[in-house]
Amino acid sequence: KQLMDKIYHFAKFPQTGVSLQQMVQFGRNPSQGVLLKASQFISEELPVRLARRVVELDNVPHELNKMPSVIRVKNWYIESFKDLIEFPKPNLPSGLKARLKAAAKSAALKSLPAAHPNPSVSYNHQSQYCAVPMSHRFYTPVEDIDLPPDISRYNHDFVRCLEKIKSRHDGVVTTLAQGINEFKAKKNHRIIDTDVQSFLDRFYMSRIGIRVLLGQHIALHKKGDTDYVGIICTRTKLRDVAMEAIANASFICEDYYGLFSAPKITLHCPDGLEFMYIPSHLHHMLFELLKNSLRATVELYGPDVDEYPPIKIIVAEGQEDITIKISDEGGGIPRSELSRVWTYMYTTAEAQPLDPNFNQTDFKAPMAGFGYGLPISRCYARYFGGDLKLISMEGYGTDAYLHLCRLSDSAEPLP
Ligand code: W6P
Repeated sequence: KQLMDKIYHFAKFPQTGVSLQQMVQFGRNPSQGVLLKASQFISEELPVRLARRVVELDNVPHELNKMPSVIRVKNWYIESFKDLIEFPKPNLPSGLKARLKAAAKSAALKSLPAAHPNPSVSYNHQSQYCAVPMSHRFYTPVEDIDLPPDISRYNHDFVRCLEKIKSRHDGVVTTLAQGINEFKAKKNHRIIDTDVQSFLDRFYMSRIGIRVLLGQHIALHKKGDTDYVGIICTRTKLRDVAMEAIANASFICEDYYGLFSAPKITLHCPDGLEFMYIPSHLHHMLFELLKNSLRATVELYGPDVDEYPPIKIIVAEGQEDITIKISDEGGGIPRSELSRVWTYMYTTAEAQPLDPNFNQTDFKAPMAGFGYGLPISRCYARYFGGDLKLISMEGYGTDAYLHLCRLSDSAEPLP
């Protein structure tokens, strides 16, 4: 197919990373000119990223690429690629073009990106470290420029197109999980396939990057909270997000196990700790870790004890990192099982509780869905230069360490 040739062609181009700092610098009080630049950047960058995923999905090992659900996911990527490259480009008057170029050039000189504090981390999700991202051509602030109405309309229509693309891909994780499950049913699922593993790590990492770009661009077009630049909260209050995650995980635990109250979760967090992050990512990771700790605790002690050993969350604020330790006394994991916890092929979770009165229409949020929570949480952590580690004491409990890179300490000097 001609389209597939085009996709394979686009997939050869390098991807261009955008850092959190760039997005924040760029997205504060975006003018029409800034929004146009952002549209231009995304309309060049996104087809490349999507094309690369199509090629990867086309070439996954072990005939996984023939699974219907994998093909479904691939078709979403193909459709979105097509939407983007067929989207009519705006016809910029030459005067406007020159002004945008000049504005971007002077802004770019003023705001060269700060090197990432952790040089092993790249923003292009492919482990090729770029010292000066190419995105700088586009992803820079420009002075306020009034756009002609047809260009404004282009900006608006382009956002609609991106919204459509974003929602088209909402089901990627569950659909791919189905594919992996079908695959597991055929093969010995105790085997950790490193090819499948690294494919999924890359795939989900890339998906996070794509969705951050999409979400950020869409959010820039909406007026919101002043603490937010797009989807990034410049003053993410760790305590608030953690309390929310505690409430949600506890509720799900009580619902799932039919408990009057879930194990207690204590939170020790420096007062007023704020940092730049995407709150939904933080919530996702904490929620996932807490569910694991709750599950281990409840399953070790059973549903009928008076009191469970509490789960403790300790937050430490360093210069480089904010580290969150979540400790449970749920009996731990044997060391030999620890590496399997990070695999997408592994899950100990029952699909549904073993309840004879179980009714399909009763929705119970699973305590541990497809067993994907941990590897995907680690992708989220690594995406912005952090990491997630587990230390287990078999027979006692587990400590999870969530390291978050403090990307923009306000004291950080920017060149
Ligand atoms: C466990 C297993 C686990 C995984 C992730 C986080 C916490 C825990 N506790 O027993």
